[in-house]
This record gives sequence, structure tokens and C-alpha cells, in this order.
Amino acid sequence: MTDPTFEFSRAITRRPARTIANGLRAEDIGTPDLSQMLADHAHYVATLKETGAEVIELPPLDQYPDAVFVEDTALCLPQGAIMMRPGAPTRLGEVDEMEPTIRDLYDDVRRIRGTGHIEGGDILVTGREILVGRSNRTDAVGVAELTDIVADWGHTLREVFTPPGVLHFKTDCSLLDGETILSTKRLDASGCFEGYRVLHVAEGEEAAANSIRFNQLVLCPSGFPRTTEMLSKHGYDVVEINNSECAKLDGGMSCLSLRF
Ligand code: CIR
Repeated sequence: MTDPTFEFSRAITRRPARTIANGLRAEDIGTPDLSQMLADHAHYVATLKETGAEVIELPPLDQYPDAVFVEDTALCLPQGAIMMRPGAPTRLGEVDEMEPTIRDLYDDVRRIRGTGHIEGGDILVTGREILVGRSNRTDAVGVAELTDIVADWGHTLREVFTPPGVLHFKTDCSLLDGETILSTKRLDASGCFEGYRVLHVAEGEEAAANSIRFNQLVLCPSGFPRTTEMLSKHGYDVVEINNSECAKLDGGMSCLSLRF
């Protein structure tokens, strides 16, 4: 039997657009270099494929510089998919661009239709529940609507909180298997992972928390040697991907794909 929390047969990605320099960022730490980002993105896609999964590669969208961060547009569950409603106004249109692809793949597609907002980066699906971090992008109304939708499919949703100043809940954590979470100490300190096995990223390597378990591999941003060594010691097969350019736009490993 497959474990839907980390065993995936498909992923969706979208190539970075030439307008990428206009992407949102909390702080300006430099302009992302498109050719480097394209090379990193190609490595990311190749790594997903190396696990045996099919990767649906969508074309760039020049009118939506942040559209490469496809994770924020949908939540893909075994029973169906839900189109999100991003809290960033410039990203709302990305959902309509993604919907036809999702409809081709799922029979049951729902949509956050109310006044609330929710972005996929704030959602962590574990083996026992769906954790959603309220953030500057995800509000109580959006969480309430998602709670009702996933309840129809037998899922329990628990609302938690993304630390202040952190873009998304999953900026600070990722799932290594149904019961094991890789987290920053600051997020774990909130108590949201009680009952789970939690591995902490090394002090000063907080950006390594946005990694993904994808089939047999853990994709980590490169440059965080103490965290990758710790993961290897725990038996995880780690692949490092350069993330320097996406990091300038507050993006990381999870944002770059929808996995199901
Ligand atoms: C944004 O601010 O929306 C993008 N520049 C980065 C989105 C990253 N997405 C994610 O963590 N799921």
C-alpha cells in the first residue's frame, strides 16, 4: 500500500517566467537570476522524475511572476483537489490558470469560494491530520471553508499558527514521513507538533526546513550541511538542490510543485 503523505506518482511544476524579478518578496536581498533559476528548476524536475514519478511541466506565465510557486494554488488529496484563494492579490489569477490542469487529473475539484484566503504553502498534510497555519496569507475564514470541504472527505483539519515574520507555515517545516516532521526550533516551540517525531534543522540553517519528502528522496536546498548530515544519519536519502534564486523571493522546495 502507498503512503499518500510521501509516496506520489505525479507532480505539477511550472517553469519560471522571464518576469521572475517582479516576484513578491518580504525583503529585497537581490534580483533573482533567471538562467540560474531555470537550471535549478530543471535539476528539481529531474530529481522528482528520478523517483519514477510523472512530472507535468506547465509553461511560464509572464503575467504572474510568482506562478512558478505552484504549491500555493491548490491542495491535492487522494479524494480530490481544492483550488486555493491566495492572500496575495497579485497571485489570485494563478488559480484559474492551474484549474484546468487539476480538472484533467481529478474527478472531484472544489474551490475556496468565500471571502477568506488560503495558500497551499500554509498546509501540511500528515499521516493523521491536515495542519493549516494562519499567516499573513491564510486567514480564519479561509481555514473554516477548507475545514468543511476536507471534512466531507474524512479529513480532520487543525488550525495552527505560522510564526510572525515567516511567510508560510511550511517555510518552517516539512514532512519526512507520516509521523516525522522536520522543523525549525521556533515553530516547534509553539507546540503544534505535539505527539509527532520532530527533527530540528541546525541552528542558523532555518531555511533548510522547507524541504520535501518525495518518494524515496528528500529534496533539500543546498548550503545547509549540518541539517543534511543529520537527515542522512537518520536514514533519509537527501538530494541537495541549489535554491539561491527562489530564496530571493521567499520560495523553497515545497513551493515549486504540487505532489499527489
Ligand atoms: C510569494 O511571496 O508568494 C512568493 N514570492 C513565494 C511563495 C512561496 N511559496 C510557498 O512557500 N509555498
